[in-house]
Amino acid sequence: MNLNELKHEGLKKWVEEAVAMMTPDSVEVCDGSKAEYDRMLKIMVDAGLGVPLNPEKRPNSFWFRSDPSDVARAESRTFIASKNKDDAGPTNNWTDPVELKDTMRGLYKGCMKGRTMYVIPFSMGPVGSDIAKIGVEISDSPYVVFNMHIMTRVGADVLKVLGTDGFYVPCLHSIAKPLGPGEKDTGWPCEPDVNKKYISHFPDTYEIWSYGSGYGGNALLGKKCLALRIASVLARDEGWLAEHMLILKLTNPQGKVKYIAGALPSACGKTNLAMLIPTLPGWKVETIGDDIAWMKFKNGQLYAINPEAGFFGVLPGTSDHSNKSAMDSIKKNTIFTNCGLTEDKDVWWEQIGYGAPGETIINWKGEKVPSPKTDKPVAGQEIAHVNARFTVPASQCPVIASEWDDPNGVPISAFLFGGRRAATIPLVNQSKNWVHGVFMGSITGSEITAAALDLKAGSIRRDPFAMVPFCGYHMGDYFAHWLKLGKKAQDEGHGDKLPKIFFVNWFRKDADGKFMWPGYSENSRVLAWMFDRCDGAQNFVETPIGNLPKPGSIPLPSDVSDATMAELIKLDVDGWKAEIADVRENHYSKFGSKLPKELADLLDVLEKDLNK
Ligand code: GTP
Ligand code: SPV
Ligand code: MN
Repeated sequence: MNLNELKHEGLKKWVEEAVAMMTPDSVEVCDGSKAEYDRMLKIMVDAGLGVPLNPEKRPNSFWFRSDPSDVARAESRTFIASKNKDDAGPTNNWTDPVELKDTMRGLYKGCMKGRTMYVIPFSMGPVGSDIAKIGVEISDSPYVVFNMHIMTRVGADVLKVLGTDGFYVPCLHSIAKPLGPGEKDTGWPCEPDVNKKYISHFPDTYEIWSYGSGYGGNALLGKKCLALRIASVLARDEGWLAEHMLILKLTNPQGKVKYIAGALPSACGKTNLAMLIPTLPGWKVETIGDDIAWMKFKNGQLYAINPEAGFFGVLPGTSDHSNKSAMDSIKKNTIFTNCGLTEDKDVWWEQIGYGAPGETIINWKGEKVPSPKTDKPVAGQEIAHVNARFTVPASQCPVIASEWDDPNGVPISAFLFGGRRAATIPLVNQSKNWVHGVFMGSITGSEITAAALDLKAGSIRRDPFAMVPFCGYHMGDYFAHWLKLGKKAQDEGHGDKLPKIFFVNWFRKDADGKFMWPGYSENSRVLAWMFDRCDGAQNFVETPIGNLPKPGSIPLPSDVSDATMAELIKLDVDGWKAEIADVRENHYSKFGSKLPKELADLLDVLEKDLNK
């Protein structure tokens, strides 16, 4: 398709302006076809940037390796450039939009010389769904084009829905300027100086400008940039929810179904939970989405769609034991980035379940090293980068729910919030009501993981609703938005249809630093408890922090003793007192007058109750 075929005047003008600024050698409007996908891969492979995998072991799959600067989201280079600084709030990097655009125009000037500009029309959500939105990404990276093919719905039908004057989010992306004289080719095209990468959002005009990175969350702009940072602003303005949540379908032994949406911070188990194979007999989990949920109230019932069309999942730790559904999903038609490449052209990563085959293996840095005999990670010598990822179509997941792409969405019965916490936070806890659930979501803390470049892994940060890296506006206003939607539903007489809110923690550790809860498939026991709780089962005890499981109400996995379970579901009064102090001093204090009073009050109530 060429530019003249674009029927949308605004879109055409925007593309023409980008062409004038970036001066590509040619321009292509993407059609989303299989032929286009194959052609983009061939360009990368011919340039020596990708390796086709063994067609017997991984048909139609490819291995890629990025520059070391380009392995994760760059949070310190991610900007929310609202007109008013106060609109970005204390959790975002704010910068002046006019200055930022000036700087970036300088970087974009002539950046596509010698390259092709791809114009990628995509839909987040089933094309034409009343919850879906359209974006158009301009990029000079074939890697971005084929990953967008997998992660979103790309093609001509999107342009048809867009019509001549429809709304779309313009997403500008370039990997880097062409190399200047004497500049070193790092192999992977990007700006290797992290401080020259920009992932910029202009919430007042719903625009995204990204420069210098080819990594997923920085470059596949439909995902975190559009579907969360810009969509959270659209959701605030239009009265819906755009959340960093998996969506799963849970069926009990009697065949009754509930849909649950869950927010866990990056690399804290969303993909695993969404694809879980229950150990609890008779229960079934099917996947709707593994990372993002867009939700709208219809007649008082909240409906959710997965705006994505694929999974961009963490490889290390993925095995037949931890996530067999993911392992089965990635047997073919998969893009692997930053894992190991074996002698027989297959892929390998730490905790895959077996040692690396052959004598040698190529690690994510491109070095040939002896094959590790076990899959245990060795810090600093990882074969796969800790944030190595797969990209795969959702349709390849063996436990994908048939309604995963229903344009109407699925009705949500429960929310689950959680984080990675070694102590204090119980295995599961139900909020007392909607406002208390928002309170619990707002104080979520989690140990930092490797999903972001510039944070120190291991220390705890407050990550309310798992949205701190992804909320495009002031998080005090975000909490207020959640409270407002709940109140509206109640005022309209739909309070009983509001999703029940739960808090989970799979990551408690004992004194020896070992996980106390086996997690993964065994998490089905917690899901079942939640399911029954939604139906009013008397399986709980009321406590100041919420409803905790009644002893005996969660059947024990074989490797969990009664004593361990008692520890996992007890109220740790001293731990919570420390938690309250930290929330008050280091977290809530940041939001100033934008912190909803209801939440500040609940913190006081909790403190009083714990002191009783
Ligand atoms: P993003 O894609 O970054 O948003 O991550 P995610 O939330 O989808 O996390 P994912 O499911 O990919 O899991 C990340 C890491 O957590 C992997 O190394 C998993 O093995 C590990 N993990 C997931 N679930 C559990 C669990 O129940 N227990 C333990 N101990 N680890 C888990
Ligand atoms: C995350 O970091 O939460 C991810 C991967 O899901 S990325 O697409 O890079 O955001
Ligand atoms: Mn994520």
